[in-house]
Amino acid sequence: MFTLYHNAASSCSQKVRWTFAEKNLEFESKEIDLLAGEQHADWYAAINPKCVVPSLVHGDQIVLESSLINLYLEDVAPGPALVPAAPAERYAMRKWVHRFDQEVHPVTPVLTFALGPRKLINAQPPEVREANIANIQDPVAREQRRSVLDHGVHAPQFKRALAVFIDLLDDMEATLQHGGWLAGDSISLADGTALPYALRTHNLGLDALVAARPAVADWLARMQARASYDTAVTQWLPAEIVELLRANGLEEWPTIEAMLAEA
Ligand SMILES: N[C@@H](CCC(=O)N[C@@H](CS)C(=O)NCC(=O)O)C(=O)O
Repeated sequence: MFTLYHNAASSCSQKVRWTFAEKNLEFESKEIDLLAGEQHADWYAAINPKCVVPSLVHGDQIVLESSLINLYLEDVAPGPALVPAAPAERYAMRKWVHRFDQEVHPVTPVLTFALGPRKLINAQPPEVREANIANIQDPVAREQRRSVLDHGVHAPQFKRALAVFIDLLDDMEATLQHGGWLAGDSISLADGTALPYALRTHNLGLDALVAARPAVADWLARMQARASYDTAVTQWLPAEIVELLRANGLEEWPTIEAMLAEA
């Protein structure tokens, strides 16, 4: 039996739920309310000392880090292989996953908190907002969060985060030019890892970035047509929440468009 501690909107949780869905595996769900700061509760820190989601518990084994959870599932569970067999494709898959973990994920909160939930968080009682910021363990991430909540798209970190996403989408477009998947002819963990970040552009009102890249748009439509999309994403994230966050992002789109024109 698998127990997954996760959050509906979290990108790292989405990519693990996608792997569960593609492998037709079930898990016992324990949702963590990130906006309320539940990830910092002592009982959760005992499972995941970094106080982030997701965390997987499988018997006596605790498995942390979303990409390692995905590989763990590949190791322990039967079902369709999500790691390619050929070394070149396996390397391509690992390279994408590494890029998402090292470059894309760290800047994702900048885009997210400058746009989607910023108004909701800034409307929280100041002591709740401050406690949640102060609890972020990594000092760089902590200052970054404060800065984007205070300054939104005008925070100094915003342009760089946007540039990381633009580079990513350009490289995905080049890779997907002839159809197929990110790491060869078969769907793999590279695609499942990319999905939440591509969706995040939509959920933050940045759809124009994907629409301008037809091969990425086609890949995203193919990902969304799979049964795993409903199981891993839409069943967890209510459409009205997505629309609320998206509306906040869309308000800033003219400013972002002007930034892109200047770059
Ligand atoms: N490297 C970790 C990153 C996990 C992570 O950043 N999770 C975010 C949600 S996507 C989180 O729990 N944030 C809580 C917070 O920032 O307080 C992984 O891949 O599992």
